Amino acid sequence: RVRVRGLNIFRPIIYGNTAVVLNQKEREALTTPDHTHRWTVAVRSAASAPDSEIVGGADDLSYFIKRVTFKLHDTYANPTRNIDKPPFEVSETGWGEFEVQIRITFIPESGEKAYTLYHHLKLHPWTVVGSGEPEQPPLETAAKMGPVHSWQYDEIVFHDPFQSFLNTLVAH
Ligand code: SLL
Repeated sequence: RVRVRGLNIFRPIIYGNTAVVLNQKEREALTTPDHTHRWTVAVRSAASAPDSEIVGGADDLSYFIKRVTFKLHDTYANPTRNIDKPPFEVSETGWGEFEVQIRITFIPESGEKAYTLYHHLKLHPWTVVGSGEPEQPPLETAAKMGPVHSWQYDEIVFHDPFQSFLNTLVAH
């Protein structure tokens, strides 16, 4: 297999989460009534859906991503979640924020090492620093404020890629 020396090729992604406050009915329906939020953490293409909402974009990353592993907080059952096809996401309910480890494994033909990211799962609304507002507003207030979004942009860079992998990447 031949490497294309001196070449960097990158693919833009977004990763992060959306969270909503559960209403009373939804909370009562859970086996874990202490859970206050429903959230989705995901890795998505940053390029595929320029005109759609961040969370609703088309997902076409499987041509180079084989698996995304989301490692949740140990308070969750089976905290290591392997997702082998798009959408590369995990939805759960919970009560607290924590760091999610996101490990992206590429297709074997790529010969690339896995890439690890960290995302702070955000449940509580963003507040203005120094505004005097409480950092964590009451749940009813948060519910009225609507979904919380916390997404970041990143570029996965492949350095000296194999010729065949480069072909795969540019064909999409
Ligand atoms: C905190 N360091 O104390 C964080 C931990 C853990 C979040 C947050 C649900 C777990 C479960 C859940 O929300 N865990 O009941 O399955 O804020």
